[in-house]
Order: sequence, then structure tokens, then C-alpha cells
Amino acid sequence: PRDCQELFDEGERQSGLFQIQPQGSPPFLVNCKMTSDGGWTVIQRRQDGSVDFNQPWEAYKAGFGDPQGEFWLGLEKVHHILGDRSSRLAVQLQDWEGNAESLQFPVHLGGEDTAYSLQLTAPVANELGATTVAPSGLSLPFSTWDQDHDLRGDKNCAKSLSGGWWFGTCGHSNLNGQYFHSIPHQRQQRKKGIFWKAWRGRYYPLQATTMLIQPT
Ligand code: MYR
Repeated sequence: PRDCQELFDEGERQSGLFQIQPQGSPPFLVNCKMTSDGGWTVIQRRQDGSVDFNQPWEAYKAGFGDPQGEFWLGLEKVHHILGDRSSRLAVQLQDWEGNAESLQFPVHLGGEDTAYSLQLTAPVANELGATTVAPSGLSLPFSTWDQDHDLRGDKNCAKSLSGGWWFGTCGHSNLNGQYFHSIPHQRQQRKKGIFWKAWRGRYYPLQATTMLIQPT
């Protein structure tokens, strides 16, 4: 099968690790989450701080971590799974008080020649709270401390925060930030954490996150 959705279409209903082979790619293992609306591929999971997410470009490209625990699947694999298809991204967030939030939106991801730019339509980018959005939408490249493509000329978001992400202005979100087991007193520390501003705010380090994709 080329992705988790195809496994689902073949009748698989159990979530877990499966080998897939997207077009033009060698086979590799992924975590599939089977739900009532189909098969999703898990591309990121944070839950206990057991894996260091402050990694350089090559690591974000290839992937790292533990498929049974915390991991980043890797931009090249995500790009292979999505290909040129339009897809849905789901983001699941948990705070330290037992609250959960779940978001879903359509995305398109470019290849390494575009620094794995995330393409969002104008309505979606606006709904997500992007700072400046052209009528044609938002194209946001991926950044790490050693490859700065963020939208801030004066700053390297990945360096002043932590981890690799589709950074725009540094303040929107960072699900690959540093994992804190309790909320640090100092803001300077807190801002390096895992955050989603539109939910718990800029300075609230989240307890757990999962990111999933599904070609549509
Ligand atoms: C800004 O104004 O700072 C940019 C706001 C755009 C934020 C969009 C981030 C969404 C990240 C989702 C990951 C998609 C994985 C395929």
C-alpha cells in the first residue's frame, strides 16, 4: 500500500505500525491511525520529552525518534506520502489540565526545492491566525537552526526558540519546541516550549501533541 488510507480501503481497521511504499519512494514503516473517517498517517508525536527535537535540517528531513514513542516522521517521507495531492492535516493538542483540542485543515507541502513549504489557502491561513496573508494564500517554508527560512529578517526563530517548524513570525505555533515537564517560571524559558498560540497562548508549554495527515 502507498499510505494508511489505502490500507484502510483494503479493509485494515487496526491502528499500529505498517510498512507502506509511496510512489517513487523506498518502503518504510509508519504509524497508522484508523478512524471512522479513514486511515491517517501519524507524522509527529510528543508526550514525555524522551526525544530531543532540537535537531538540524538533515534530521528533520530524514526523521528521528522512536515510532512507539516520540518521533518526527521526516519531511521527505511526508512529502512522498502527500505527493502532489491535496491533503488534510490534523493537529491534536493536550494541556496539563486534561483539556484536549483538535484541528483539521487542508494543506499542500512542497518538496525540498521549496524548503518543504506549507501552502495554505487565504481563508485557512486567516482562520489559523497567520499574521499577514496574501489573497493567493500563504507559502511558509520549514526552518531549523541551521537553515533559516522564516519570515523574520532580523531573527532566526528556530535558534531563539527551539526545534524545526514552519515558522513565520516566531509567535504563532511550534509543536516541535522543547518539552517541559512542568511550566517554567521564566517567560524566556517558556517561549522555547511546545505552543499553539490560538489555543492556550504563546507562553503555555503543552503536555502532548500529535500531527496526522490524510490525502484527500
Ligand atoms: C505567522 O503568521 O507567523 C505564520 C502563521 C502560519 C501558521 C501555520 C502553521 C501550521 C503548521 C501545520 C503543519 C503542517 C504539516 C503538514
